[in-house]
Amino acid sequence: MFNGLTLAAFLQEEQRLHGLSPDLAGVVEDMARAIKQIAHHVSQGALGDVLGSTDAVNIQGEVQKKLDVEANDIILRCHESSGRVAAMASEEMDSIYLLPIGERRGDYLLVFDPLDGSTNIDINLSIGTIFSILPCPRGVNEPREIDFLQPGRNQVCAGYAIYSQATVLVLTLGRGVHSFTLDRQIGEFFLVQRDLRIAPQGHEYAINTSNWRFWEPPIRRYIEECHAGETGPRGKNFNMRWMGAMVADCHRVLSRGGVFLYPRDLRDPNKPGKLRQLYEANPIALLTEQAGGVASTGRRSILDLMPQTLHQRIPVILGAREEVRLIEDYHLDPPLQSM
Ligand code: AFP
Repeated sequence: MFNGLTLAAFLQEEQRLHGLSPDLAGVVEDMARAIKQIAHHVSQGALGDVLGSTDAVNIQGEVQKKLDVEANDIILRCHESSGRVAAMASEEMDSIYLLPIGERRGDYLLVFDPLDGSTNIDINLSIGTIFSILPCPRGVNEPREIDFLQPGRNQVCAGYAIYSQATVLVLTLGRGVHSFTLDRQIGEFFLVQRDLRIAPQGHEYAINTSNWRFWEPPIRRYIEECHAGETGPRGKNFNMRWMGAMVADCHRVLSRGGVFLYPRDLRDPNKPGKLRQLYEANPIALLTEQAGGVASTGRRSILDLMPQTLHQRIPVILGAREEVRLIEDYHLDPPLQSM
């Protein structure tokens, strides 16, 4: 058996040393419980009747997979009676989820993408769960959508689980980024790495290049220069990887560096990006900053942006500090702006 701290012991240590609120620790433990259940379903694959699609379409206009719906339900059930959250919101629900009548409302709002990378489900590739915990505004007993519209800097905790060879939980409580691996046999998460750091320079990038024709000039310039490798202006070779699940691509960035981009897309002015701010961009942006990286839209820090709606989409460029700063500089370049 791995001889490290369990997640529960880590959270107790955070309470003792840093005054972490017991209720917030409880929300994280409830989330870990949900993740273990989702991991079990994921590991069943075709044997578990969780592959394939439902007949439903979510607010994003995407056909819901069975596992999207199952994972969403699991997370709701694991939190709704805890007395620690006041309301929840998710990629899979049109509007916010109020707790059943009679349940005690807690101090936190939970926002999540229950199953990130849905197109990977049926082909047995990496998928994940992303979550963000916000404070419920003081005096609010019956939260409304407007109470969720807080900038990412307000997050008191953010994290994700990746369901891959191992189930790994990566989280921040605002004091660094820590990684836990699930021991499936005994059902416990163990701390395997404290204080993940993203190296300031990188030579690996992740972007869906099939969208090239919709990108703005600064992004085309950056990617062209990566392609040019050591014979180009950057003077070094780059490597490209694309998993098609933000969790998996960003887990690689947090684990071995580089940048992840889902930039502004000129296809549809109503969708200035693909990724959703509250339950995809914000939590991964907080983890990135806590690991010493930068998370930007290309023009502004993601964590400073005030969301306008629950399912708002924004451009996302995050990872190695110097790479993201360079891409931000390209966004300020007047000749590129006029192209
Ligand atoms: P889902 O959460 O709906 O599965 O979306 C996955 C995702 O938003 C994100 O995880 C990926 O980075 C991105 O889509 C992949 O999109 P492409 O279709 O462009 O590969």
